Amino acid sequence: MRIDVISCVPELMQSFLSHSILKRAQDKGLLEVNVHDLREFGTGNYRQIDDYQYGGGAGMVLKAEPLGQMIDKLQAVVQYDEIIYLTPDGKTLKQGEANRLSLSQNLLLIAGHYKGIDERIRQLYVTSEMSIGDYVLSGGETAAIVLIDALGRLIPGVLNDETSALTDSFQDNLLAPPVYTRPEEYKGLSVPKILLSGHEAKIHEWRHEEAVKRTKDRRPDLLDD
Ligand code: 6GU
Repeated sequence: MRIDVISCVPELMQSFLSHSILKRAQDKGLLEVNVHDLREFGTGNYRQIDDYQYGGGAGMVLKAEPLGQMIDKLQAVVQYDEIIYLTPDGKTLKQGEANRLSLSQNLLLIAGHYKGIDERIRQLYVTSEMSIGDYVLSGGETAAIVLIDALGRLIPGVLNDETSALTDSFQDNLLAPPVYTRPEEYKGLSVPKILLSGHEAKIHEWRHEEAVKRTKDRRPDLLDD
């Protein structure tokens, strides 16, 4: 999968991309992430990329021309499955959507800043708009990283069998059951006996029951879907 990101603070993303699972995915050639600096298409001596909003009001808006030019340049060489604008007024990202997007070949992400981007870019170029939750971030880069992480780990071959994405919390609309490692007893609390039994089927059943219990208790909304 190839993911291009348009950002006005590309440095924000580099550290995350060069570590952890995302690094491994890129090293294995399963994922390519290119972050493009919007300022490359800024106008004037100061490479301006934002401006005051028409009608007045606090906060700057990312200008249409630099964004349009950068998207045109990228589209000249890449055919994108989707052009996604990361914004708090987008559709909230859920695991199902991440699963679907992980099958894409090429994605273009636009990380907004300030008051957002000129509406005409949304009308002319953007094919979907995505939020990562009901709170406001200072920029779209952190949201882009969240999306890339969620997608990257779903690409076949990125995770090994033990950490398979299929066993994740949320993959079947259930939260994960409790997990334990050594020692068997810690500060008076013991590991549930069933986990030490070696009885695979019973352990599987126990984990499922715990997952359902935990979901009912903490996220009953997930069971409605
Ligand atoms: Cl995608 N961007 C910003 N700026 N804030 C957010 C968000 C995105 N998703 C939730 N809050």
